Amino acid sequence: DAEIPEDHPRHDSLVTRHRIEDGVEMGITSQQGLIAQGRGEAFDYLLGERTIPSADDAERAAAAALLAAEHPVLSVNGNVAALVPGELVTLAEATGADLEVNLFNRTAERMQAIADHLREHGAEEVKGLAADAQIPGLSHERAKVDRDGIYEADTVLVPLEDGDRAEALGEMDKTEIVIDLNPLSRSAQVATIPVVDNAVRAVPGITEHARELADADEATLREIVDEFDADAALAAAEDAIRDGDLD
Ligand code: PTJ
Repeated sequence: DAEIPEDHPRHDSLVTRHRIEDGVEMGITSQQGLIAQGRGEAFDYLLGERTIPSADDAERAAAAALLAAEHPVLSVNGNVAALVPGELVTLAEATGADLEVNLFNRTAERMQAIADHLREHGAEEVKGLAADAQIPGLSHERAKVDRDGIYEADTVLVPLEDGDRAEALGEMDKTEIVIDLNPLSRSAQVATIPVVDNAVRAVPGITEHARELADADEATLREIVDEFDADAALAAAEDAIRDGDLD
């Protein structure tokens, strides 16, 4: 990161790119993760590389949903493990959520490398390695989850999820929070709470709201979740992309 000058106009985007490259080198991020990152960057550029107001609302609703949940789980893939490992551990602590490694392209090596990486960033317990349950409606490898983790969770945060899996999780009657820069992606479309923002900003953003809402009672939290309008948030993101002033 040191060689990128702070005042470079694409500073944050270049730092993010290096983290994903390092993730691939460390055996955390998949090669497909590089392609996903490129796709995300294009949308982030169109959004002005900022958290738009509707995404900030979504981050507040996400925080409320995690705090109100009986059993919240943060799903971790190879991209977010490289981008925001410490921030995921902090969010889990702030909301009482479990961390579960859950990969689209699952390999034993990458599962282990990500679990180790999260522990190096302060995680105490990392789920996902037991894989003793399956999400219904998906092929075997893609369906694997922990019974006492994602399978039994009432609220799941899935960053950068593949559309099929986002849909299958939604059908399990969970509150599903999806972080995805593409408001047209199937994952964002099927989410209870779509957060159209870069995971690099969204994860700390949700934590900040969780801290503000830490003393709120359950009725207040549920009201924040109920008042959130997913369709309006997706439409606002699409408008921001179409009408945004780019520099
Ligand atoms: O580590 P694995 O095996 O679980 O694989 C993870 C990836 C991301 C490779 C896998 O889930 C995948 O292939 O995802 P897709 O189908 O490429 O979808 C990625 C979505 O995330 C796209 O809509 C991108 O626009 C979006 N995206 C990419 N980077 C970010 C992002 N959204 C938010 N923050 C980002 N940094």
